Amino acid sequence: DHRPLSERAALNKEALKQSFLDNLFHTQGKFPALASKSDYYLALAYAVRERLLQRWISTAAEYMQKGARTVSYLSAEFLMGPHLGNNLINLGIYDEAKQAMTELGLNFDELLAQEEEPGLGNGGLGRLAACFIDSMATLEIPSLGYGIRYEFGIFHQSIVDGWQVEKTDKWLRYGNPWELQRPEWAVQVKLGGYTEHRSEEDGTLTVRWIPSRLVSGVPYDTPILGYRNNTANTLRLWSAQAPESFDFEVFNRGDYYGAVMQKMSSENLSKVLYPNDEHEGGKELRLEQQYFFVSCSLQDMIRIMQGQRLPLEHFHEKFAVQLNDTHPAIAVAELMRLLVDEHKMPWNRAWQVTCKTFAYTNHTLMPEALERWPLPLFKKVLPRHLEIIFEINARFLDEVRRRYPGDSARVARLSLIDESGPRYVRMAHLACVGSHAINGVAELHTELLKSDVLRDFYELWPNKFSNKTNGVTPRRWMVLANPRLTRLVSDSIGEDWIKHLDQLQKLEPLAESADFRSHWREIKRANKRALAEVIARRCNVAVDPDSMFDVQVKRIHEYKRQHLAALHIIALYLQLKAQPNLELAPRTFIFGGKAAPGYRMAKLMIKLITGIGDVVNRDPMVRDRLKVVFLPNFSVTNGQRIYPAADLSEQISTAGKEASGTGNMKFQMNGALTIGTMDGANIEIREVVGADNFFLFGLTTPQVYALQAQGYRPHDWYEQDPQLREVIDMIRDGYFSRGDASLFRPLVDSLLWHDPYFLFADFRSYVECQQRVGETWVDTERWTRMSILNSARSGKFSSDRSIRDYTKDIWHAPSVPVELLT
Ligand code: 26V
Repeated sequence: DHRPLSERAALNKEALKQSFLDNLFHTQGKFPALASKSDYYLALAYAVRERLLQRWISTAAEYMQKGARTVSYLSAEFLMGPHLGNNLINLGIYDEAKQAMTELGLNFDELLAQEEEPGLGNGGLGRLAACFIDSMATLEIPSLGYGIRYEFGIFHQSIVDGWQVEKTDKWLRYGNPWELQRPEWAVQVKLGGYTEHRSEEDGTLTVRWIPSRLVSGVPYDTPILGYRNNTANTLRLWSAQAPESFDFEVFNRGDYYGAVMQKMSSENLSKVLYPNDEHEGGKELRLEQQYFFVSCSLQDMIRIMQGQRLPLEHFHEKFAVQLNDTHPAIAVAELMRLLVDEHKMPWNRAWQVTCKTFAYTNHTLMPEALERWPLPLFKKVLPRHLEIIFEINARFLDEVRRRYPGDSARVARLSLIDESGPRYVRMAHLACVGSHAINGVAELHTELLKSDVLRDFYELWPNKFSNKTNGVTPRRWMVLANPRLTRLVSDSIGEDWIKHLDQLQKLEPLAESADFRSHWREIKRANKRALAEVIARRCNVAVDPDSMFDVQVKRIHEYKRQHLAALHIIALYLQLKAQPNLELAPRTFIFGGKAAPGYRMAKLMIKLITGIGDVVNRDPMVRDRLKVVFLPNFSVTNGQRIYPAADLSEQISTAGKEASGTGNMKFQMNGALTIGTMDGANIEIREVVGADNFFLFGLTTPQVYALQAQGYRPHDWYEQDPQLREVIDMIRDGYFSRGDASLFRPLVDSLLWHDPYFLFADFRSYVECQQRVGETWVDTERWTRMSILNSARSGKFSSDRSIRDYTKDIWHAPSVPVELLT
């Protein structure tokens, strides 16, 4: 054990208590009689922060001295979830902190619950970024997460009369103890205006960008601890501020109020997170946000290099920059601009550096989600970048023409500019051209990228492509979220699994021990009881912890098919009405997830689920055999209570639509069985757990394509399946909308006449599969065995494995263990 820099940072319980009380007084300005729960939380958070700083400083010193190669993870979203519990675990002082608070007469869990989670992401993509920086710190890989410090994160969802209602997420209201503002590293970002091209007297051509606006980016740093090591990496989020200096022209015109307005408008840049799965093409502010954080981050990397006296020709040796989807893809043009325009590097040299620097991860196959910016908008915001993109495109298309003489159709398909109608900049193409590596996030997804979405790029550069299946961090999703299971597992196989999740395999033989199975069940039961209390409080519905918890939590989207689950519930309900004495193992259907505020169909899906709950939960004939709840405001915090309490994990997207899914992995680790389609990472989950331990249903991707091609007529499927017909008619006729036969009309009509996600084609297979689930559930011992095996075989889905894959094939960033400074 190492001696701390100061006694202030000692890790024992008594020192923690003292530091907590000191902070309550000196930081919060309160004494116990006056302090609120939030004051107590903040006092503990500051006490923990003091204990992080030594690691943070030691890590910075180590990296500086070693000149370490660094991974820059560029992401418009980091869905971190609460820090306090996670930091206590990674520091190895969770139990000490709990004990300290208890001895001071405080309720530790209540105190942890005070933290407002930084919800700076929409869903899977943002949470993946959070898991990845956790794993990089645990693997001691030098890394910087770069993103935006949104003042308002993902909206808060409540349910009123069965409808989603959004409220702003004021996460910074009581201050954020985990961040440090670094005003000394602020940078300036230009926007708008025009360019000037001049030939200098020495014959060189120079380009000047005369912007119409300047915004300054101020970094806020949050330490990211590795699990029980000395590494503390950094999450650096940029906040937009107006630079006072730029207002002088307006001031000189005496337009004081105009100047203040301009100041306010630049600060809007980091005001709010966009709900990314809303098809709102052409939002100027979103393009500005993307450019803002990308420019800040690249300028910051250049500053770091200059601080270490490294020439910019070596940029790609110092930094491996990963583009988390196309949101930061403008980085390709921005690095070119910085190197060529501002640092006078010749184009060809700069282009080599740029291509060796970037790697691009694609996260979706949905065509409407591929980012494109209308040319006029792009030119207005980033006039110089448009010129650079034209130049990159000209050189790239020359190469394409040399490779495929006469193939002008291919040239048009590959171009960075879509010219089939009104012109657009294609951000995925920019990312592909400017990166040396391109990856998908699950095996199927990568194959579909190669054969479909990015086919022409694959034919051009097959060696750039690889798969990197997603993963999730077992520190947050098992150790923190499921302490009971963690203890049982560690008591059985030791603690190594927390860093080497493959070791969970050692649980496999224990699936045959009746004693172990009984412990396993007790834990699930306790987790379910805890979730049942939350449900009682938030939904005012009493659910039975002995019923099967059948859970679907994820963003609400037609392709994820929450409404397919709804159709099944109605089918079960009808069965109970028809045969009141039917033997049916009690089930609790739990839904959670946010709908994009402008996505009407998704909001209607929520209303349908809550409408079904209103009918089913109250019907005495059901005799509590079915319960349906919609848990409001699904978030990282709520997820931590939900995954450990689930028996069945619903992963029922149309085959070929869900790039990977990561919730599926969180469920599996915590011992839920999956009912799922051959989509995303479900396929790999099934592969590792074995077909016998996975409930598979539905069309495969090729079958979906074939059905599509032959002409899918959902109304025919409706007519040919009496059970489906009865279910749909009931919704249509207003049974779940208090007789209002118009409410669900858009949803019913969409299914009957379009059904773009093939619910009707998969309905029969889903219902039959759910029947098998029910039969398996009643064999308690068998179900428990399967549950243990699911968890025991989840090692592949640790984000540590994902990060090892990335660094082995793409980043080549060696570990740098940190020596603690004393
Ligand atoms: C989807 C859609 C659907 C159509 C409407 C517009 C729109 C906009 C964005 C998106 C998703 C964007 C990227 C994304 O979040 N992908 C998710 O990434 C996760 C991490 O790799 C992965 O597990 C999810 O399957 C994938 O949807």
